[in-house]
Amino acid sequence: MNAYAQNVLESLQKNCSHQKEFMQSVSEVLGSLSKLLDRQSKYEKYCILERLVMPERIIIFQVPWIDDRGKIQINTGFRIQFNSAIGPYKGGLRFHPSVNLSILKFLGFEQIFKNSLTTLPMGGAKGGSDFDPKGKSEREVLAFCQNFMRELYRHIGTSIDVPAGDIGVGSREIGYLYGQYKRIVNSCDSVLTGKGVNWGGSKIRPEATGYGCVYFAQEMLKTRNMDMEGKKVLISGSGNVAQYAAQKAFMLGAKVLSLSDSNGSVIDPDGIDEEKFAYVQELKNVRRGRIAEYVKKFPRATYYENCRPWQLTSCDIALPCATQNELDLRDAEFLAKNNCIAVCEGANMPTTLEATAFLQANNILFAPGKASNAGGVATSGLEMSQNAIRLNWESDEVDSKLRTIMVKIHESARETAAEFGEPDNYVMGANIAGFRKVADAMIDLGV
Ligand code: NDP
Ligand code: 2IT
Repeated sequence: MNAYAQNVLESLQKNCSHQKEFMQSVSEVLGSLSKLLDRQSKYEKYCILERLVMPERIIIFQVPWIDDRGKIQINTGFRIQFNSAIGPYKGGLRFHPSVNLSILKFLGFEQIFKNSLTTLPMGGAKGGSDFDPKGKSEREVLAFCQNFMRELYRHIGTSIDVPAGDIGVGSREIGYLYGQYKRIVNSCDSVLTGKGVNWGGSKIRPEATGYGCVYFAQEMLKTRNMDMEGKKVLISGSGNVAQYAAQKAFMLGAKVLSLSDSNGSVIDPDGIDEEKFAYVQELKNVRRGRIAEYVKKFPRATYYENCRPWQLTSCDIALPCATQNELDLRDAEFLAKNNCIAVCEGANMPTTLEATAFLQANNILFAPGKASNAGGVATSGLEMSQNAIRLNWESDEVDSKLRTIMVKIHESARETAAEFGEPDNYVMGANIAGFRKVADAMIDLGV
C-alpha cells in the first residue's frame, strides 16, 4: 500500500479499531487508491485522505415514542453528513436493530464515492436508527417515524441534506417521514427521495437499484461477449433491491433461482417468473411475511432455514442484495468451483474483503456496490431534478437515463482501472474514479 494511505489507515485504526465495518470500507478504498497516490502527491499535500475519512458532521439524537401498550420506548437516531464537496449530503436512512456508528459510517463513506460515480452533484451521507420495524404495528411505525423526523428536520434541506430509504425504510416510512417534515416546516420542498409518485416521487425509483445492478451486470458480461439470456442467477434478500434485480434478470431471459431473508433462503429450480414475482411483492411489501412462505405457494421450491443462497446450488451470476458481509471466502470458493462468471453487488459491501480478493484472483468478474448499486441514488438524483423543475418524467425516460448512467459508471470504472493497468479491477477503477472527482473538488474549494 502507498505510504501516505498506510499512515492514514494506521492512525484511523488507533481511534476507530472498534468500528469494524467502517475500517473494512476505508481499508478497501485506501488500498485501491495506492497507484493513484504513487503518481500524484497533491492529495497528500492537501491532507485529502485525513479529511475524507472523518465525517464533516455527525448528528446523534434521542427518539422517544409510545408503543401500542402505552409504554415509552427510546431509540437512537443518527445522521452522518460525511462529505459535501460535490453537492448536498445525500444518502439513505436504515432502520434495523443492528444500526450503530460503525455501520452508518461505512455506509456514509461508501456513499461519497458512489454518488460521485453517478455523474450527479451529490455529497455523501447516511443515517437511520436501531429501531426494528419488524413486528411493529402500523401505528407504532408511524409514531416512530414522526418522532424521528421531529429532530431530523432541523438538519436537512433540499440544498443541505436529502435522505432516502435503505434497509427497513421503504415507501411507507418515507411517506410518514415526509408527512411529518411538511407539517413541521410548512413547505412542500421535497426534502426526501423515494417519495410516492402522487406526491413528488419519481417513476422507476423503486425499481432503480435492482434494475441498475442488472444493467451493470449486463455491461460486465459484454466485456466477455456474453449476456443475461439463459444465465442461472442467485439473489440474496427479498426486499426492494432483490425484488427488482430479480424482475429485471428474468425479463432479460435469465433464470432466477433464489431469494432469501434473515431467516433463510428459497431455491426455486423452475426460476422466478412474473407470477412468482407478484406473489413475493405481496408477501414482502403488503403482508410483511417471511420468504419461507414461498414454498407453500410454490411447492417445487425448497426452503433452507438459516442458510444463505450461495452454496445451495450452482450459478453463473451472483447478485448479493441483502446486507453487508453476507458472502464470505467459503461462499466465494464454492462459486469459483462451480464456474460462476460474475458477482455484482446490489447491497452495500455484501462481499467480505477476503472473498473479493479470492474472486478477483480467480478471474470472476466482480462489481463493488458503490458502482453496481448506484442506480438507486442516481434515480434519487433524477427525482431531485424533477422536483426542482416541478415536472414528472415518464417511466421510459427515467429508465433510459438510469441505463445511460449505469453504462457510464461501468465505462468510467473500467477505463480508470485500465489507466492503472488492471482493466478487470472494478474495485480499483470505481474507487479511483469516485475519489478523484471529490478530492479535486476539495482542493478547488480550499480549506
Ligand atoms: P429492504 O429492507 O427492502 O430489504 C432488505 C433485505 O435484506 C430483506 O430481505 C432482509 O431480510 C434482508 N436482510 C437485512 N438484513 C439482513 C441480515 N442481517 N441478514 C440477512 N438478511 C438480511 O432493504 P433494501 O433492499 O433497500 O436494501 C438491501 C441492500 O441494498 C442494503 O445493503 C442496502 O444498503 C443496499 N442498497 C439499497 C438501495 C435502495 O435504493 N434501497 C440503494 C443501494 C443499496 P429481513 O426481512 O429478514 O430483514
Ligand atoms: O445505499 C444507497 O445508495 C441508498 N440506500 C439509496 C440512497 C438514496 O439517496 O437514494
